[in-house]
Amino acid sequence: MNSIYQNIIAAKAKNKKLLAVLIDPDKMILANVSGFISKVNQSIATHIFVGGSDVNEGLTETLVLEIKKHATLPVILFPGDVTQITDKADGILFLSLISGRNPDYLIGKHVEAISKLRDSNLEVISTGYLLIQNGKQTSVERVSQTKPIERDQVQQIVDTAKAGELLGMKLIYLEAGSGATHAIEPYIISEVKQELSIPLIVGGGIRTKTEIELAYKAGANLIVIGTAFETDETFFDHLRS
Ligand code: 1GP
Repeated sequence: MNSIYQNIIAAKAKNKKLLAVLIDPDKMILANVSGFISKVNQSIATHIFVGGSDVNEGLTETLVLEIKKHATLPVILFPGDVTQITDKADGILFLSLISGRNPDYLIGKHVEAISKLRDSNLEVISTGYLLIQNGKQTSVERVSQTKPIERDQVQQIVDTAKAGELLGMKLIYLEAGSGATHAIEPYIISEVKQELSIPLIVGGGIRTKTEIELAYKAGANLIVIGTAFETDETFFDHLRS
């Protein structure tokens, strides 16, 4: 059963917009999970993503187990590394960093991951991951040792996303990077959207309700927000009205 992906597809068909809260195991204190997730449960969020660039081995599984005790939403791994894979989550974005040219992040890490995925019940969702330049170096850039695509290289961004779709990827994720100075501009989202028939995820540097609305209007099907929730838990409340 591929329920997470089918639900994303169904939401896209109905033009229902989705919102993922990203929890970084490196930043979340276990004792705070219960309170945080109770806020998430009352919010308009539809998914919980768990992952980060620099996470100690074992931390993700402990965190996911704690989140699952309280969460009503699907918990999806958004792993920065193979060590973050745990079958205690519901699904995993199987990310290929197609904006870069580092073979480890295009296919190498995926081969390493198979021994963990083979016998797990995780729903594996193939995702083309594009890092877009946002004004400062991101953790993804540092860890993957790849260069983001420049923001003014719109055709390159569009062609890369389309190549991901034609390779059979199920989702495209436009990433400005956690804590990005500039979120992905709506016109970039819109240009990519026009070429894609698969759902589009957008994340990185989104901090206001207006930015969320603009990204949805431009064509994002699912928006990912980490930093804004980390720094202000009342951010959930501002999204209600
Ligand atoms: C990072 O896209 C996500 O991978 C979320 O970014 O932390 O800036 O919301 P923020």
